Amino acid sequence: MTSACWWQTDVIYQIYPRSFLDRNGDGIGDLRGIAARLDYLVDLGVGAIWISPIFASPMADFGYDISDYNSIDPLFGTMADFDALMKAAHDRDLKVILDFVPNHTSDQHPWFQQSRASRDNPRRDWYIWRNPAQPGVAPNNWLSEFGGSAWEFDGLTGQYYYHAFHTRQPDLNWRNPAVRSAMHEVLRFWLRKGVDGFRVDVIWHLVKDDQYRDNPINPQFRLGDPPNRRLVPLYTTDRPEVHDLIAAMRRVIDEFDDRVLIGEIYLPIERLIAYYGRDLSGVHLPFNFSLIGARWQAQSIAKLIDEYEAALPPGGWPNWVLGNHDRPRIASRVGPDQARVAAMLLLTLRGTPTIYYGDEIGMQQVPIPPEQIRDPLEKNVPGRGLGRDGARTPLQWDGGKFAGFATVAPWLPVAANYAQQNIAEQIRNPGSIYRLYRRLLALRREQPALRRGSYRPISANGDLLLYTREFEGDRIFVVLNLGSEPTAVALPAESRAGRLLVSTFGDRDRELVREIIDIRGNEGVVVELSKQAVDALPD
Ligand code: ISL
Ligand code: CA
Repeated sequence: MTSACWWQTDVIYQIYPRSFLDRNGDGIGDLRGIAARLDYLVDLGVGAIWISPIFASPMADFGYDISDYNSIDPLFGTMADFDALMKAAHDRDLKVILDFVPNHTSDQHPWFQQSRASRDNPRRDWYIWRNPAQPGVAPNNWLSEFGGSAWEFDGLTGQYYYHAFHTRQPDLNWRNPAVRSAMHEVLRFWLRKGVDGFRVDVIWHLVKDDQYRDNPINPQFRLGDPPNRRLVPLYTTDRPEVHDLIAAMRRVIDEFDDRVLIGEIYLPIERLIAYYGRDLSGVHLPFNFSLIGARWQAQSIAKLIDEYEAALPPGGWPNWVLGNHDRPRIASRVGPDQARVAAMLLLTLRGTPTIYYGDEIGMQQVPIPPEQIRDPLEKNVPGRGLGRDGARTPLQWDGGKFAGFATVAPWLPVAANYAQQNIAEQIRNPGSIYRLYRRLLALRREQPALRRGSYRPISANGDLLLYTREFEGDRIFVVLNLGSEPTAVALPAESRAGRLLVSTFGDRDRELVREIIDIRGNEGVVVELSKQAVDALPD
């Protein structure tokens, strides 16, 4: 690879807009809030922001239910605010990635309003309508991710419509060419405005079996699993026809220079990599969520990295995600000490990393009192730990009231410990996780080996995960201690010395290493390797 694209070398930062910063005093984050803190993001060192949906929406699923794809929801601001945000971001060399939600619309979208009006409405076939199997019985056994049948009966016309998620999120019929071209026009609308790309919501759901066959029973289903896991989603997701739909979307993206298409895909690695498409005609980056579900254990992680690296198609660029607005916070999954090790892993692996807002200060799951639950998933399928509100709480900017996020009570509670754990405090504190994130992001920009170098596994023994990254003779050695016991590590073969570039504790900068490195419990270090002996190293 001689030159690399921005989406290969930059780090992406996910903003959940409701929770980033409120600027107009309604307790909900907005576009002006984002614009006000672009310098914070530049200083942190990320190169792109992905903003979860900001389009007109009744907010049944907090913006993932869109009623007008070409307008900004007033809750977030105006189109002028959006244009100003774009300009301010580009002035700072920050890319802007929007969230494209093509699988379903809101039930309030005019298309659906028309579609449901009568069986012969020209938009009827824009959604998925079926007759009852028999009176009062859904067309087949397909289940919604938000609980219950995926079919909702509409009395007016006596048919059911399909919704993979909320009843208020009817699925579009992507087999209909008019739907495809309308959605392509949506992409062009924002591309012309200069957006740098899209993260495409549930892209593997886009097309369903044309014979509407029943999904098979899942023998692995366990009590307490999300209820839709009762069935294997064989006929509802990951259908072979999806790849042509994605290739067509990609061609729209390619009408414009230098844009990126990212797919949200929860599939095992062997299925995931198909979304690069034949001859890389699919998405540039099929989101790799394997770390989100991983057991936090050196061998398991080494294995999933190896499997992923081995499965990538020629020219397919890797990517890594540690957290998002649908999954429990990394700091709660692995604990605050290992959250630092996780940060080092995320930012030293080969491929584009995505950072979820707030993870840079180690934000944890916030317990949500029952009366404050907002998530439709938790409301529909209560008490199974599926609720997503705890990972969507207001960003803790400072120790002031409501953590500096808003001047009134925010839409979700602020973490109880915000007075100690907040951005302002962590900027001041050299030992903070924020400072570690910033250092690692700077290191990625300084070191081509981290940005673009090859990945080579060294070993995974006990709690230690070791690998190198290499580019044109530069070698970087990464040592991650996933346990709490101190240990020592020998430098890999062909290197006699090294210089420590960063420790997760933030206190060993530029330390020289002779053959053996002492590693503390829960410590990770990045070492620049040298073929020369330690005495020959420059200061
Ligand atoms: O099926 C899953 C994992 O196997 C689910 O996690 C689910 O498909 C995933 O969370 C989809 O998420 C996206 O689409 C939803 C929306 O509620 C989420 O916030 C969004 O990220 C519907 O638009
Ligand atoms: Ca607001």
